Amino acid sequence: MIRKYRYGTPLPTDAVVKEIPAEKGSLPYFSAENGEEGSLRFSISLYPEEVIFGLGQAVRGMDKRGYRYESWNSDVFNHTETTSSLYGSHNFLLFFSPERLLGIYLDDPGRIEWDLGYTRRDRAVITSAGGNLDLYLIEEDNLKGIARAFRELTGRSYLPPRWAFGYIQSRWGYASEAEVRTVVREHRERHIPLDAVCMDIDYMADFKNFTWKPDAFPDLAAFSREMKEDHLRLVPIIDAGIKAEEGYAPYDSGKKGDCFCKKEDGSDFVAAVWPGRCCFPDFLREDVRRWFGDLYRPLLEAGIEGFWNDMNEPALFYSDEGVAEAFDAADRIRAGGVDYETAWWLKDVFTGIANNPEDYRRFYHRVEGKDVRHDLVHNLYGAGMTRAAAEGFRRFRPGERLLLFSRSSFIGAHRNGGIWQGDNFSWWSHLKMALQMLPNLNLCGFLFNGCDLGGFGCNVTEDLLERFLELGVFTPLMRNHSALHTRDQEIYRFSSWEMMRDTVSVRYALLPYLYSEFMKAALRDGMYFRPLAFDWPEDRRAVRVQDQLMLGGDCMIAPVYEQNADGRYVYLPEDMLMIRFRSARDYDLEMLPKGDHRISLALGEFPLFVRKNHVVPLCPGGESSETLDDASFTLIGRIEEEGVYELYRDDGKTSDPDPDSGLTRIPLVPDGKPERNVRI
Ligand code: MIG
Repeated sequence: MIRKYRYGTPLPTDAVVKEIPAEKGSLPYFSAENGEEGSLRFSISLYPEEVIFGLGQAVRGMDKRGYRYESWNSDVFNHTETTSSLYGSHNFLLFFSPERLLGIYLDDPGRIEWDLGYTRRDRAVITSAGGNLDLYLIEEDNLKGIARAFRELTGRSYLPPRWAFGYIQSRWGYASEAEVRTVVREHRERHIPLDAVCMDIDYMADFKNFTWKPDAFPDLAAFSREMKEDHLRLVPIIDAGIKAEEGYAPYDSGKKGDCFCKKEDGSDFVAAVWPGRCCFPDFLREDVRRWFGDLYRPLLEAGIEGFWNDMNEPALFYSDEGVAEAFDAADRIRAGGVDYETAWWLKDVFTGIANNPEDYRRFYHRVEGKDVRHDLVHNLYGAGMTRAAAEGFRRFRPGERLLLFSRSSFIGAHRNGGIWQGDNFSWWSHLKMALQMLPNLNLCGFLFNGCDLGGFGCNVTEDLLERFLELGVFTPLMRNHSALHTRDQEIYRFSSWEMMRDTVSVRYALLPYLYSEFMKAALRDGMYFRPLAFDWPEDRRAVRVQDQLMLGGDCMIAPVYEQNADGRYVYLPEDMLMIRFRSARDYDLEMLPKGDHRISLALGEFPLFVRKNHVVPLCPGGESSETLDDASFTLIGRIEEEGVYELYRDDGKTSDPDPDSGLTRIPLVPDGKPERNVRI
């Protein structure tokens, strides 16, 4: 059951697709109070055993209890355990204890603070800065039911094309056809499977969106065709800001259509990003989304089928106003000289010119005929960009799925695209963070996501990249990405490349299964990754597990995320079959009883646990998703009762596939064996 409560005058957010009339009575469970400056505070006392899932993209554990978070989409290169906001705002929580099961969603595009047992361990206090919102309460019999009801409220998750489940190589710095060809050749020659290569900002002319460097990419259409003949896709980046330069077509047409966000005086707001001074499309307007979506067309016509949208929090390096204010501040203290306090303050003034909170109050959007200051709708910006692109793709490629993933997001954007987890570092702690973010992102509808494997910032090491890949084998987006000036991070750069290749080979052997589980989850409003609590709500041990995840129908993963570990502890809520992979063809099987286990997992080994009466199909040998032969496979699993496994397959590109016609029902018969060969 979903109930809606309205506070103030909420602005449209595009998050919810189901019309629900607002309740007249007062809000149960929570007490609501007015706070300072129009803010609104919702408080609830917590049961001792209560866990809190949700918030999608956020630091720390799967259970969010015990810390304070904020919804404020931020470009946070260098985020750590104390960072309160990341790139997306996903204002959904699920409270779960023996006494209570409750979902709450705040449809509010402004700043929200979530004190989830931070100030007091036994209290959660949620503060909406603007106080204009729709609040939804969701109650169902079980956790999966809440997740499903929330998805019905907010709409079906985005479906990527099947090739997007292949391995993707990316790096900030690839600047020419020749460089991309080298990357491809190094993979193909060594039989490292590969489906796509990302093109970062260096492909553009002067970082101008929708252009490409004429010398480095003289014939993008021919190049893209050449890649596709080798079953590869190019995936270019698009940034949010449009360079303010007369004669540059997207700027001129944007100017003509009056498409950019405005300052109070009616002039275009200007701030610098990679191309220098930029204007920012007002993605909240339908006509602006249409204009922006149209700009993707030349790239689509050149054969491009996938994009990543970046810098759409929006990230702002500086504004003229911000720089002027910083100089003023420096002038104010110049005469008096500095002491340590003013020196530190001065330093903060200058580092604070990037993503300056003041800048987000300097510009306006046009919403329903009114000018709305940006900070009140800040968290919608990235979602608006995703929507602009997706709406354009639907116009130019009706009926087709294209790859789209964004850095910034809001609930609602999960219908239009995926996300990546943002600028992580080559840190072991960020490997664990990536793992822990997955189930909460799924809960919020973002099924298609993944982290930068190997880590974006800092220098990776071989063992860390290998362990990242061992997690990445299972994440829908499996992309190795790294920052400019960091150590080369392509698999072939390392002496242990064969081990890494073997790890990627497991991804391809599992691809038909992972695709099937992903599509069933998306089409049935389910979750591809879940906390164990969703499957064993009565098992208090399982409910508290923070580093193992349920995957698809009936599997579980438990990656190694610690340096120099040669194994790890795993808790099994029931008997399971463990597949310990080394490659697509080299693995061992072991039936393990319910309880605690210490599993040895040398570098290059990683487990997949399979529940009884469930099977995992394995088809080794693929080096690209298109050439993978999935007509025959080995079915791994312990079958003790008759049943069926529903394998979902389709053409991998139809935008609205029929959920049932893609199902092949494979009968499961008790045979006392852990594996058998099947042809379909
Ligand atoms: O300010 O395009 O998160 O993936 O490589 C950095 C360059 C801009 C941030 C993205 C990252 C990308 C980088 N971008």
